[in-house]
Amino acid sequence: MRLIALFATLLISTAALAAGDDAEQLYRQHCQSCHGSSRLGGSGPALLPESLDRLKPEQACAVIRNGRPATQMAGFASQLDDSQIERLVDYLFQPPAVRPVWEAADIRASHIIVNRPDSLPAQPQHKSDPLNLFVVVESGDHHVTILDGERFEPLTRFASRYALHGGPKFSPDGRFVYFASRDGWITLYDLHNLKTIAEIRVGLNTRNLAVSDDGRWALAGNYLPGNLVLLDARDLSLVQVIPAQDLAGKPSRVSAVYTAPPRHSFVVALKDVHELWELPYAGQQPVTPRRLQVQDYLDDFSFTPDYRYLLGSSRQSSGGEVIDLDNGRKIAEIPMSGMPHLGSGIYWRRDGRWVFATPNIRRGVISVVDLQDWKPIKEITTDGPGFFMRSHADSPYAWTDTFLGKKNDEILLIDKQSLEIAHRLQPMPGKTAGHVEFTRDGRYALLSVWDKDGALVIYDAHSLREVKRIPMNKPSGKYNVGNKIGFVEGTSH
Ligand code: DHE
Repeated sequence: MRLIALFATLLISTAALAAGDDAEQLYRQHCQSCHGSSRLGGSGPALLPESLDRLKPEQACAVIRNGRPATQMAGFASQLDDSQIERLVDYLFQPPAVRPVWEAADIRASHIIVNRPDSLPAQPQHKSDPLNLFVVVESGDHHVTILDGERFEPLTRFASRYALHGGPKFSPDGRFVYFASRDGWITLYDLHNLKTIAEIRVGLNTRNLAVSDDGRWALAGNYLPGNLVLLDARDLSLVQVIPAQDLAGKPSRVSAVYTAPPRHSFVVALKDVHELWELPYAGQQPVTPRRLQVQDYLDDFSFTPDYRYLLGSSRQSSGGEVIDLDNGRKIAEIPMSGMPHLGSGIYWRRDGRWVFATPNIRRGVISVVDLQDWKPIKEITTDGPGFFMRSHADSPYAWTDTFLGKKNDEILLIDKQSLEIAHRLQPMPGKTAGHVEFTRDGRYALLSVWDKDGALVIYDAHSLREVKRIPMNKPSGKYNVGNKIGFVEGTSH
């Protein structure tokens, strides 16, 4: 009996091995030329479990079968049958036998200068207001549209790296914009000349990036490898790689990096160790982190308007902790049970006091907190969990979505004083709506319909009348240059 079982196990594992070999063979034959011999990416994106994290295996099969419209990814339906495609996808979702590395030499070797900024005119070469441009990320076909913020007409549209994520960041004068892709590419683009300046691959799986308030440095945070990569913001050349590890040497992934302009520092959340880092950039290189102890791992955080305090939380916790950045002490804990998406939180004044509000990814509530005594003010019940929130100093409403709920085609407008839902908009029934950004003067609000046949829908922010609809391919985020460089009230950092 035992012998039969052993024989069966041997047969199964030999078959599994053969299936693995076969899939690897398929990869070499059909995928390697674009996605790289070690699956780290080439002209196509990396195909590692970390990079495919956001794709379901069925979706990956569909991409291999049918290709991706408007990209170089062709469909393989005529060359691979369904079972070969499934074996290939199984293989791609397994970690490679040897853990991939991406070191300073790899980063340097990936650096591409497309145009030298000093070879280009320093004045805008278009007639639009440079501080009222919108940078719109279209995640459906991985493109970026630069939009005039008065006429709402595109100035240009170009292919981005695969899967940009997080808000793009800007130089203090608004001339340059910096994008980070999930698979590690940073792109520097000149909005005056509508040209790419440089690109560099800082890691294999990147979280986001921040730009210093003096415009000299860009800092990217990575999951894989777990580190920070400091770049010269003028041309993206590599300055320093800072491994993310605590004092005892325990390694960590980086959850998020933001700039704190009045502090002239970057602040970094670490996902696997109980430390929060501040990196002052006004001093000399190399940069040394100041380590603050935190109670929980931090997945995300937000600042108070004066950047003295930080409100951070982990995705597992049932609340947030408030850290005084000056002395490193925890001064409060705030119960927030719905997994707050703090990076999207915003603040405004209510009854003479600052309040902070954030959507929650797990529960359909908006948490509103008093920023003076850190007491929860209200949980506003919505129709489902949401991702984003935006307002403008001139708007009476905070605009938010119920992205992950049943009514995800709605946008809710919350009255910033009464904290009640004042209006519901439904830009395209049945299609997910989310992420709003205002024009610089706050007169119009631009809203995304997240669909391949989606749109950017522009509303008069006061009358709530629709003024224009621009068809777009899954426009994820849009960012107004003036609002972003001013770090204005109502926007995320
Ligand atoms: Fe995001 C911003 C984290 C999933 C679209 N997201 C951010 C930021 C963080 C973050 C820390 C702020 C970075 C910045 O702007 O510099 N996001 C996370 C997650 O941890 C989470 C839940 C899981 C993950 O896979 O990373 C997550 N995010 C998503 C999505 O599924 C979204 C909807 C689609 C996508 O593109 O992946 C998404 N995240 C966005 C967008 C922003 C963002 C559009 C910028 C918002 C802004 O207005 O600034």
